[in-house]
Amino acid sequence: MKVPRTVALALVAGFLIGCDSEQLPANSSLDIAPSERKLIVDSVTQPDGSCIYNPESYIDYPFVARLTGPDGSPLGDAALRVYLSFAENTFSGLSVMALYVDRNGNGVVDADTELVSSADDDIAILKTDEVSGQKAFLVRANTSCPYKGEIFVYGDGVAASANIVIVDQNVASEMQSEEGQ
Ligand SMILES: [Ca+2]
Repeated sequence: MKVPRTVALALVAGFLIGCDSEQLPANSSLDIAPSERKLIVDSVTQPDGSCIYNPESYIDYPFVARLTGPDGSPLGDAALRVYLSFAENTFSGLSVMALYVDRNGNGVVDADTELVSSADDDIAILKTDEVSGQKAFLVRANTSCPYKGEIFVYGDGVAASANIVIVDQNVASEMQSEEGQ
């Protein structure tokens, strides 16, 4: 029997969609390493005490998300969504965080081609590596003013988060002297 071409294509499409199911095994787990990046900065303030924002002052931090099945084995080719708390596509105010995917594999941010959190971007969906179940990504964090930002990653039934903490050195030394008392 000859299958009409359109039907064959529809079957292929249906098969592909079926394969793209994002359902993970029950009791899968997701973690992000490291859970926190902390940097002490010397922020510049105006006479009224407000911090002066400098877009050219930043640091790039790599993070690795790792997805494992109930038996601890890596889960590859699974979709993870990555939210930054203060990126252009997640926050209405000043976006002090930006998400990059190292597409050319050189380990660093190539700002023109690797940004995935601009105002026009949908939320970033990253696929875990087929073998390792891991996915690395880069977060560019502005370092001119203190803040605490969150990186929240989730997939089907799993979620994990990490923080970036930028602390002003005056606050940091106050905290240290309080701890020492
Ligand atoms: Ca790169």
